[in-house]
Amino acid sequence: MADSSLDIVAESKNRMQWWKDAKFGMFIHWGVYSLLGKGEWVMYADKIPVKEYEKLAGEFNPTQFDAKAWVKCAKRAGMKYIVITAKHHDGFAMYHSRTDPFNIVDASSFGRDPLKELSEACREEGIRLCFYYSHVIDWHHPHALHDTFNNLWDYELEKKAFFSYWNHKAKGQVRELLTEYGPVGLLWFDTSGGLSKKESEAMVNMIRELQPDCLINSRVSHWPDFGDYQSKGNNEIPMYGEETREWETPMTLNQSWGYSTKDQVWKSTDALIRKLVHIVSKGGNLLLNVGPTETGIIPEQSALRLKEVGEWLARNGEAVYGTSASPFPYELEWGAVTVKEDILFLHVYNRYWPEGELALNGVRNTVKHAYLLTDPTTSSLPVHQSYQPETDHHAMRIRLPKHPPEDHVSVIALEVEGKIDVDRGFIQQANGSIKLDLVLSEITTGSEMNEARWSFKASSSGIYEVMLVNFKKSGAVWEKEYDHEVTVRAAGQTISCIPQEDKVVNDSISCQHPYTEVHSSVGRIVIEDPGTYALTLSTKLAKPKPFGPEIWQAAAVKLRSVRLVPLIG
Ligand code: H79
Repeated sequence: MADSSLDIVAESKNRMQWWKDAKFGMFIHWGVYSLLGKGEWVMYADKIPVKEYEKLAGEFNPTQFDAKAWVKCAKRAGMKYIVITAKHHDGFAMYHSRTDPFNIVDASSFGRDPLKELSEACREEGIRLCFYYSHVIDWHHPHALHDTFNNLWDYELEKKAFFSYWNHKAKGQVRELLTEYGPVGLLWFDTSGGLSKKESEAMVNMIRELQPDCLINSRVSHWPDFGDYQSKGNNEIPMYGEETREWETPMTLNQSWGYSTKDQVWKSTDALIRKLVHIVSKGGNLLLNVGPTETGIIPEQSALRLKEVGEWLARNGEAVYGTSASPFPYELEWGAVTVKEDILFLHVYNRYWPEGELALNGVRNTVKHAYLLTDPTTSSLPVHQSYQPETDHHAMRIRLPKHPPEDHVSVIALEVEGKIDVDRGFIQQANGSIKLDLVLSEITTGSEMNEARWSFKASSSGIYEVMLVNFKKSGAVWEKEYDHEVTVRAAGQTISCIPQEDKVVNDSISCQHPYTEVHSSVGRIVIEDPGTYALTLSTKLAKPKPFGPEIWQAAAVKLRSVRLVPLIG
């Protein structure tokens, strides 16, 4: 007899394939709010009355909107799908909805249906069109009901009749999006606070019935029971091996989603390419946002960066699209690793381009051929591999040209003999450090303290500084979270301290606004002999993996890992 749960997994794998190979998509936040240039939360933040917001909608007239130009911009950037706000929290439909007249055709002077135009342009260019739909928050509708963010300046909570919103507008509009715009790649839901499992399931069933291949993100609610993949928190990049299911990081180019005139804190092209390959090396997708203006233009600052990322991808895409995650369970200092069949792609960030050679530990295969992906003039890179049987330690050194051959990130391809086989334990990296990520520890919870435990392998003796890596949310008070002594035990030694904010990392690869990466030193331990050791860390912050993908539910200070850093001299 067929196991129906296995059938569901197989079916989900099939419909996911295009998305897993795609790696890179464009998020578009565009709506009436773009007029005010203060982001997509402006109606809520400024408590703009519905009547006034409707007047604004009437003025919305993005005459410069050109669907083909947007789709070309995404395609040139190397993006394979577009997710556009069909309706954001303001309740305004950016398409011709017959369900609710508060939409771009019936309630604005524009009179055109941009989603129709986009669906045609996407079809021509082979880009998958996907829709963002705010299913629970709707500040325009009197009966929409969220557990936190409601329009209480126009409506009274007590008078809300949720189902008259849910059955008619939310489900009605999702039905329209799935029946009038051709095949929809995925529906991207958001902020589902308070939605019951029953209603969530009804929505999912309706989608499956209308378009069985349409993907659904986890924010539909009740993940992992519903949804095909996990949307990480906004701008959140997980650790290696943290997710067992497919995931995606929604990321801003500056610090806003909807168009903002004030926000000029832009990520550089260099950082964007590093973040993209870093995410792909952890097995995820990057959904990178643009916030077009009220006239329908993708801001120049965004378009320029996307163009540059696309130029890099046009040359290096082989090491990105259709690849799988790095086999190593930790972040690498110099870059990121992706895998395709018998090739390991080493994405070396140019800023860390090593002098003379790149060292990498833990690869058990013999390297057949090492080469620079985009430099045909250097046919082969000399590789030296060695093995230390006492500690079962595999080391490798790859000779490199003096200068990186690419802009931003240069890719070294290692073609190996046999199936890729690496040491998946916590081993000493080539720079001597050992990284132990909290998500891969064994955690025991106690009434006062929790304890995280790892086993690691040191291939050389020496003195190590024990460092905690934390992400601190903007506005969080460090001392409130670290109000206790943490203790580390390893190699027969015990060290304790109350962690301080010793070092703020300004250009962290996996930490971004609204978090900053902070390192704190706990003390030193001595490893006298190479070998395998246990390390335990006891602190309240060693929490089991938190449930819930949305960033505002996340901790003020997130403990990410313990690092052992060798002290030289
Ligand atoms: O669509 C984008 C956001 O509008 C939506 N999800 C992404 C993809 C979203 N982000 N955060 N939230 C929803 C939750 C709300 C956070 C808030 Fe606030 C913090 C609301 C009030 C305080 C940030 C600051 C938004 C308004 C002020």
